[in-house]
Amino acid sequence: MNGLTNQPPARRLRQRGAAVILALLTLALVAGIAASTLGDLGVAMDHVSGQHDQIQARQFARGAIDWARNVLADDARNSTVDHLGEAWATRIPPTPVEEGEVAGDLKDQSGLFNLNNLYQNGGSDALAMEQFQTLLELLGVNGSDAIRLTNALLDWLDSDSSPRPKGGAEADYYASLGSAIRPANAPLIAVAELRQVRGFSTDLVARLTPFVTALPTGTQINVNTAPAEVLAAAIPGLGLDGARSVIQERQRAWYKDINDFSARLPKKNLSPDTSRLATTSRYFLATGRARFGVSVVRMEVLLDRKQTWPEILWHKQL
Ligand SMILES: [Ca+2]
Ligand SMILES: [Ca+2]
Repeated sequence: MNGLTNQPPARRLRQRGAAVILALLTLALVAGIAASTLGDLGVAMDHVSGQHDQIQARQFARGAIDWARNVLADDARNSTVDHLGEAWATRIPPTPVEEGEVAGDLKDQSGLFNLNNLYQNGGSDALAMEQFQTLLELLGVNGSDAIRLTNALLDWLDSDSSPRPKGGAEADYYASLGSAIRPANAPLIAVAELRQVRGFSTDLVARLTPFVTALPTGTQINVNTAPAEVLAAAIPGLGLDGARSVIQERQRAWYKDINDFSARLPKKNLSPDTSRLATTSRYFLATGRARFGVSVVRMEVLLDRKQTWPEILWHKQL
């Protein structure tokens, strides 16, 4: 650690963050192997042999979970905003470790458009619908298709089985195609589910994926981490150029709260619904990739930092 003491504090912090996250990922990837032993013993035999290894891997899994929570809990204790200059945002490039290499990152999900915001508390949300249609149009979808896609997704999310006009689709629609697909009639668990929804082609889902997420509660958008497309969609009248100015401005100085954000908007006459915006984040996706010998493991963990100590909502091995 002595070699780090001559560096500026921000850089030291980032390096310490990187070290912590690297340790986290090393453990998380072992956790991935443990998960595979539970899910598929046949495949697991390639990775782990013997009951003793399995028990040890489960212990690593618990360790990995603790590490992931530590990075974000440490941040929650030491800062009142969340932005991309913080330690948790440091990406770990492929790094040699014992018998292999490891890489990964923590991605803020609160800076993305939450698809489940479209339908909250038993009703469709007019502002979220407008935001989603704007996002689709920014990604090259025409206005009437954007409306049809929004209605198809709303029918997928809402609890009833009566299709909305203009592109809606419920069970009868999917059955009429001879498809076994049925709407979830519930919040999305993952963005990939979109591929089953009427009108959402593989290509469109790929274009949307960098900008959207599927979270279990309605969420605000963190203006300190949102990409330009999401900012432009979130704030009517801002536009993509305005959104890029917002990003330049936050790189100069992070928005410390929503009043600070509103005061520094690049255009006059914008009146965003500030109850939908935030300068903090609650949900994070931890992604890790590692090679041990000839085995490659990739895993994702969704974390909810409602309280200082983040809860695991799900984890999966890819
Ligand atoms: Ca923070
Ligand atoms: Ca429905």
